[in-house]
Amino acid sequence: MTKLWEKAAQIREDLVTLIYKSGGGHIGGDLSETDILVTLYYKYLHCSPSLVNDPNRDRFILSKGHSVETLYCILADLGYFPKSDLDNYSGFNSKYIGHPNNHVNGIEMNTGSLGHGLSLGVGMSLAGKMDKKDYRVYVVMGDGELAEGSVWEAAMAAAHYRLDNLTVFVDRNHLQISGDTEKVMSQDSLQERWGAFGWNTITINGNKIGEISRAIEIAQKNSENPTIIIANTTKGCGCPSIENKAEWHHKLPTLAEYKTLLAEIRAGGVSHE
Ligand SMILES: Cc1ncc(C[n+]2csc(CCOP(=O)(O)OP(=O)(O)O)c2C)c(N)n1
Ligand SMILES: [Mg+2]
Repeated sequence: MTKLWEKAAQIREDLVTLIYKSGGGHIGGDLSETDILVTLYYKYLHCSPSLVNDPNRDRFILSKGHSVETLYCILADLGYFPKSDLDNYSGFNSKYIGHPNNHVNGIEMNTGSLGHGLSLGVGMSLAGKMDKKDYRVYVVMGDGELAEGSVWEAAMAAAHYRLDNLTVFVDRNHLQISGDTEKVMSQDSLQERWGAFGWNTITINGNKIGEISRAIEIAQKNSENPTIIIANTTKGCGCPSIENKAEWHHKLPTLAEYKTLLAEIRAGGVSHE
């Protein structure tokens, strides 16, 4: 059986290739979130291509919708749609556009305008409680995204309704589109802020699959309040030539750079358990 860190490396290769070939994408944030999405999709999410309309399926929302390439590569790998569909990614008339939309099989909700995914997740979690369903809701947000005021309204509501079925990751890579998050809109300490809003807080290395797994399991056992996992990550993780560089938020690799990225991923093993 493929180990999860090997799967994460394969997904990194796939997404870098998708971005290089299509000429579009947000490579830095795709690579920082890869280990979180792989751990969720291949280990924890109760969902599959045959369950997309099952009312009891777990829900996943990629609130940092610009990093959709990782999600597309995972959904294709899991058989939600044929891999060849991505040949027309970002092409004229393609439904595989640069942000998630629910015309694509396996995608619950449209995102990309930052600051809305948590509210969607709160609504789905609350609906689950009202319907007495056991499904869980997972949301992944960016750290720059936390500058959106709507995030904090949703945070208040989630704690107020004691949504213990809601687990949220912040992809804490310390960069947003225009640079260091602490210079654009400072947010430390995230643990204290979310704790003050009434959330169960866990801080981990978000590029380590073992730590991600343990955090998810703590969240699943918690029956008090919603859980926020502050996942310290590296933007561009797995490709040292572009790590922690703000311009690689959405820069496109040249052929030579693409070859370097692939070689770095193949040499890597960044996601060891
Ligand atoms: C409401 C809104 N404002 C601005 C943007 C443009 N935008 C796209 S990505 C981005 C930065 C996001 O940074 P972060 O949330 O930290 O994502 P990551 O570092 O994981 O890529 C911005 C400002 C947007 N998509 N939505
Ligand atoms: Mg960021």
